[in-house]
Amino acid sequence: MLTSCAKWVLVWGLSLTLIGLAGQAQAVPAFNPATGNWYDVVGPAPWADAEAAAVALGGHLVTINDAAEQAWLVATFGGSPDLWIGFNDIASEGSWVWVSGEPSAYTNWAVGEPNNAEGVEDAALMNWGIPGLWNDYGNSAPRLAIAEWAPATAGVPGPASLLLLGMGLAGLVGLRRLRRSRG
Ligand SMILES: [Ca+2]
Ligand SMILES: [Ca+2]
Ligand SMILES: [Ca+2]
Repeated sequence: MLTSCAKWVLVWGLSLTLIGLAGQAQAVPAFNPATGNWYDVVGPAPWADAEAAAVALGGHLVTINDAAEQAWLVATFGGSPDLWIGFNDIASEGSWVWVSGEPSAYTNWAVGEPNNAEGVEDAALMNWGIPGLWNDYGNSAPRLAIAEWAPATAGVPGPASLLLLGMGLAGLVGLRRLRRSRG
């Protein structure tokens, strides 16, 4: 028979564990140890609105700096559907830049892209037909997008969730110890 104290510890531990797990499931940013940055999907939204959502997380739409980062993105977020990235030629047709301002020589265009189809394609999607490959597309189309941000800025995920999860697990461990000491 559990004492009222032990029952309280059990309920406290279980509920905090569940709250912690729910927090984890709700927000699923991913950390890339190779770049030291966090990533998450935002949208679906037109490119400019997706960028605004990425800024709200403390970063920008993703800058894909090299093949390793590209491969990690596909492995983490999937080879479909199409996802906005930070590459764009909005300011000057044909002059592609990253919205983060980072200089990067890496590109991963699909065959025949960028083609500025119908003169309105000024932002890049990845996963065009083949996982990872890029296509320039009409910026006003609502699409999911990938945000990238550095740690120690607004939007770093999970400390509250992880704290609750840890407190919940600590409560359960405490209960086991309590029961063992009584048994
Ligand atoms: Ca990057
Ligand atoms: Ca263009
Ligand atoms: Ca195109």
